[in-house]
Amino acid sequence: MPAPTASFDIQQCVTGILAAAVDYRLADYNGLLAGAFEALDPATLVRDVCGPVLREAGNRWHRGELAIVQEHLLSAAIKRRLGQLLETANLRASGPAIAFATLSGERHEMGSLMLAVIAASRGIPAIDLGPDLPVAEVGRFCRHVPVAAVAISLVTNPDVIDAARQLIELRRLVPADVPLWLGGQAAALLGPGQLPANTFHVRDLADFDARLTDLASRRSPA
Ligand code: B12
Repeated sequence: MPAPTASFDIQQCVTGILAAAVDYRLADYNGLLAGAFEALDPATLVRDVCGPVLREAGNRWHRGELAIVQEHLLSAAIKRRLGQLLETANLRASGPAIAFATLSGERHEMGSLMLAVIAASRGIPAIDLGPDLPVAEVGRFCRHVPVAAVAISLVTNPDVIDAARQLIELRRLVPADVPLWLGGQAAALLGPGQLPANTFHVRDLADFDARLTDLASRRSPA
C-alpha cells in the first residue's frame, strides 16, 4: 500500500481530471489518475478522488453538461484502475470473502467497486459480483463460495427498485449467519423496520472500516 504523499494536491487532481474530461484530454486525466492511484492509500483514493470525480461527472451528465461519451470514458478509466487495484489487493488477502453487488435495477456500480477495493486493501478478499444482479444469483454464488458478508450498494431510491422486497428475498437465499451490509447514499431511506434479520445499514466509511476491523480480528489471533 503506498504511503500517503504529503505533497499530493488532491483538490488540484480532482479539478484537473474533470477539466481534462470536459476537453477530451484523455491522456491528461489518465496521467492524473495514475498519479493519484500511485500516491494515495486506497481509502483516501476512494473517498477523496474517485468518489468526488464520479459524483461530479455524473451530476454534470444528469444536467446535460457532460456528453454520454465523456462521462462513459472517464468512468471506464476509473473502473479499469479500480479493477486492477482490486485484483492486486485480493492477491494479498485471505480468509472468507465479502461479496459486493447491487440489486436488480440498480445500475450505479462504482460505489460497490470502490468499497470492494477498500475491503481487499484491508486484507479481506472482496469479490465484485457486479451491478443489477438478481438476488437469486447472489444466493447461487453464496451456496458455492463461503462468504463472511454480502455488501449491497443502494444509490437509487429504494421504492424505485423495490429494494425492501429484494432484500427480504436475498435474506432468504443467503445463509442466515452471513450478515447483509447495506450501504450507499440511498441506504438510509430504508427504515430499520424494513431491514430483514442480520441486515445492517453501514452508515459511512468509518462504520464500514469498523466492521472490516471486527471481521479481521476474528480471523487472526490477537
Ligand atoms: C454517477 C451517477 C450516474 C452515472 C453512473 C456511472 C456508473 N457506471 O455507475 C451515470 C451518469 C451513468 C448515471 C446514470 C443514471 N442515473 Co445516476 N447518478 C449518478 C450520481 C451523480 C452519483 C451516484 C453514484 O454512482 N454514487 C456512488 C459513488 C460515486 O458516490 P457515493 O454514493 O457517495 O459513494 C460513497 C458512499 O455512498 C459509500 N457507498 C457507496 N456504496 C456503498 C456500499 C456499501 C456496502 C457501503 C458500506 C458504502 C457504500 O461509499 C462511497 C465512497 O465514499 C447520482 C447523483 C448524486 N449526486 O448522488 C445520480 C443518480 C443516483 N442517478 C439517477 C438516475 C435516475 C440515473 C439513471 C436511471 C438516469 C436515466 N434516466 O438513465 C441512469 C441509470 C444508471 C446507469 N448506469 O445507466 C438518480 C436516481 C434518482 C432516484 N430516484 O433514486 C440520481 C440520484 C440523480 C438524480 N438527482 O436524479 N448516473
